[in-house]
Amino acid sequence: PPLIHLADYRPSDHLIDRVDLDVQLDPHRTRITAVLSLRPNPAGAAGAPLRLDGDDLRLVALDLDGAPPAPGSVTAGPQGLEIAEPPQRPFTLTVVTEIDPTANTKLMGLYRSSGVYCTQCEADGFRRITYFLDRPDVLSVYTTRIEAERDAAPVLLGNGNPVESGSVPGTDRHYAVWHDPHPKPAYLFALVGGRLGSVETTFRTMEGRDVRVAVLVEPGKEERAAYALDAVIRSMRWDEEAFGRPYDLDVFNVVAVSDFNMGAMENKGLNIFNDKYVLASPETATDADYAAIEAIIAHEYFHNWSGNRVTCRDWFQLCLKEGLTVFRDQEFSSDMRSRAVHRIGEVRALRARQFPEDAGPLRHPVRPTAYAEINNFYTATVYEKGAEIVRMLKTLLGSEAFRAGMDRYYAENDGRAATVEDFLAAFEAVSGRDLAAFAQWYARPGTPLLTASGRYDAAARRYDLTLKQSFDDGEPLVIPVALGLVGAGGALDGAVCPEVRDGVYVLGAREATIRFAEVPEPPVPSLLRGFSAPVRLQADLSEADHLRLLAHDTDPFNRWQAAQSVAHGLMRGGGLATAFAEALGLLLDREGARDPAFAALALAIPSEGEVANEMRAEVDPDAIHAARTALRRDLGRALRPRLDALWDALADAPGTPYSPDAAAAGRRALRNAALDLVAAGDPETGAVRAASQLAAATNMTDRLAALGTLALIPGEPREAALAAFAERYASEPLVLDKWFAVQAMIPEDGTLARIERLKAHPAFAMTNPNRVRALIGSFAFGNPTQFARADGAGFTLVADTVAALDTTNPQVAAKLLTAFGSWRRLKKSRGCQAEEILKRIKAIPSLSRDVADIAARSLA
Ligand code: HT7
Ligand code: ZN
Repeated sequence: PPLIHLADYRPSDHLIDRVDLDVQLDPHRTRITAVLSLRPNPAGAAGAPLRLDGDDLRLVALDLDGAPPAPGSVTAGPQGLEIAEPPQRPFTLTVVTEIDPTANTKLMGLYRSSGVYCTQCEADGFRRITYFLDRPDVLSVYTTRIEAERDAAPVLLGNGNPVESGSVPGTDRHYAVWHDPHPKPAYLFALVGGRLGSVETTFRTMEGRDVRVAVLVEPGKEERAAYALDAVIRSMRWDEEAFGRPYDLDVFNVVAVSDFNMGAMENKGLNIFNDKYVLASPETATDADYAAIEAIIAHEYFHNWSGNRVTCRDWFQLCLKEGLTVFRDQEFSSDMRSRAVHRIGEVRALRARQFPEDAGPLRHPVRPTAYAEINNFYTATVYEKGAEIVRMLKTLLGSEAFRAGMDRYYAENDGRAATVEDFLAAFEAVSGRDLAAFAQWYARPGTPLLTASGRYDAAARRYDLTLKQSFDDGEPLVIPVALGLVGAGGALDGAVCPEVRDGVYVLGAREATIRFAEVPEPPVPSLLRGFSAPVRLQADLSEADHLRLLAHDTDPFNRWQAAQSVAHGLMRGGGLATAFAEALGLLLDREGARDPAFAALALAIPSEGEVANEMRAEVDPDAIHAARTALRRDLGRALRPRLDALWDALADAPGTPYSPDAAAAGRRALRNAALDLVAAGDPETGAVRAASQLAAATNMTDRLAALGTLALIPGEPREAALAAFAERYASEPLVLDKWFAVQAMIPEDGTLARIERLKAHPAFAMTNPNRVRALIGSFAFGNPTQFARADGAGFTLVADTVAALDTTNPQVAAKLLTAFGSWRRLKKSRGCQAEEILKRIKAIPSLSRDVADIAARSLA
């Protein structure tokens, strides 16, 4: 597919100041009348033709300034409309198009989800509704009139504020008019029409304005929207307190739909969500679901400033809104929950998803310089590594200058389509710092390696620490390394190093040695505290050094990291886990009661994916699985008495109501981690205990944890539990997704046949992205041994799904195909099979651009 290059950016030749839409909703023949107030862009090329984007459109009528255009002056087709010689002054174009929302399986543009009309316009879906300058630097003020049959769509929602509504005389139809005073790019347009129930409240902003806030869901599920509504209110308050950003409309609506390509969408004043990230009750949602709802509600809400008020000049700047908004939602969640526990979760996600992406053929800079299909760049690199860059900026500048820089960024770019340069310029202006070298983080793909080695001079009480970065051949990066020294009994606070400020050393050279004075004993360095930079760290530390950090480091992230490092070492070398088990035991004794969420994370040894990431040699999923199973078994046996005690002690007293708060969730996490390790050491007892937990559970967290434990133990109890679970939740699609996922991740040969059976289950549907992700996605991304089976059948299963989905929903198909992204790291025989599969996909005739792009880049 042809590439679009950042270097080719040119401002639009035309601007659209106002858009007046009239949308006549109909299941198959929705008619859109768009009145576009156009004018030549002074910054564009004078006399240029007007080329409007279109995708799968049927043009019904067109007029220019109230008259039909001269014959031959307009070319229009499903994919675009061109006026060769448009007026050189402001003019009005009225375009009528017709589309079929029911036939829209791509879920881009206007479509129907379980009967509800909804839209998804990012990145380029608006052109599937009407012809438009569908690019983020064309900002317009929208007024939208929506009309529909009242019975089919009693609720009609648009962007901005409601201005008028009523019946259409003599018909069974009604209408609503919405006006959004804030100029916005077309990708933020949205409308909704359908039968929906709601929960609502009022929020008073810091400026004293009242905002009506509502969360709308399938009727009958209103109770399950209460947590999301509360999360909206907390997000509104937090953005005022943390960043001084108030909300700017009279209403804020969040709508949940069941067919959605991603998590949610930040349309101005009308966020549309995958219902998975709205609906929650103790019976149907886990603690992780509640946390994800809180985070995604916050994320989309925060976009109102970082994305909507200040938007992106072009799609190469995607990280400008996504990286920044992920950083903002991470900070919000850290303030709502335990900061240390949350940071560990962020880093695990980064390493699990972004590191492999950055090490494989799909790697790209946080700000890419070329793309064939922009929808393939909503990646972990743009989002999560983009957030890490913002975090590093804050570490480098300090909290105060960071906040001042954010204020300046908003002040200077409000109402504009901005670039990464605009963002950095704001921080340079407030801090007086030159951020040119730092800006390289946006431009250079790959994960730098940071190596550290130390030398202690007992006589001089000095410690010399050498830090080295190895990356590509370019200039060194600016890497903030948060660090400290730890002695046999705890932090060596008296050690001094003038180059370390506020606990951070900024490595700007390829190599540097820093000297600590007043070091009374041989220290162990605690490096990259809080994971202060997205790098791989290699330090010359022994198991004993790691165990010292695990016991004594003041930085909780590095205490957790120390446990991970020991576990990695044991899985790599196959050594005895005695000392590790002892250290974990002490940690449980000390911290099991005080910080159960942290203790649970310490007990969770690295996943198979995390182990694969750490390997320098080629990846053998079976060997990794075996090593991990053995370590879990050993730890389960060695820690058994403590695990038993925890499982007993952490059980809720009968009648305790469920609360999703972090403290209660932490206790459940530790209890379930204990159950899991007991089962790893003694499957027989584990199965009995898991079955009893399943029977007694009063919430989905405990029930699903027990089912997950049982799923790893072959036998009749497992099958009975799975069958009972399916029966109990037969009418709960989101819960059955969990049931699909648990089974898809069973690391056994029989899983393939199981998946084939599940594909025929009445609850499964290839047309629903959540179902596909639950069954096939969980298999591809969460079952490394079966996905990379020796007979190639795992790869084939996923490839067949990609091929089938390509014709109906290319975006979801392309995402699934990225599961093959790490094929070159696999051991040879498996890697060759994956390569063949990718070639087979690439050769499919009339493949979508989405899938063709992933296949081509994966093979390059
Ligand atoms: N900005 C949104 C990203 C997005 C998207 C969402 C739903 C469906 C298709 C989409 N394409 C791009 C969501 C976000 O990151 O906030
Ligand atoms: Zn986002």
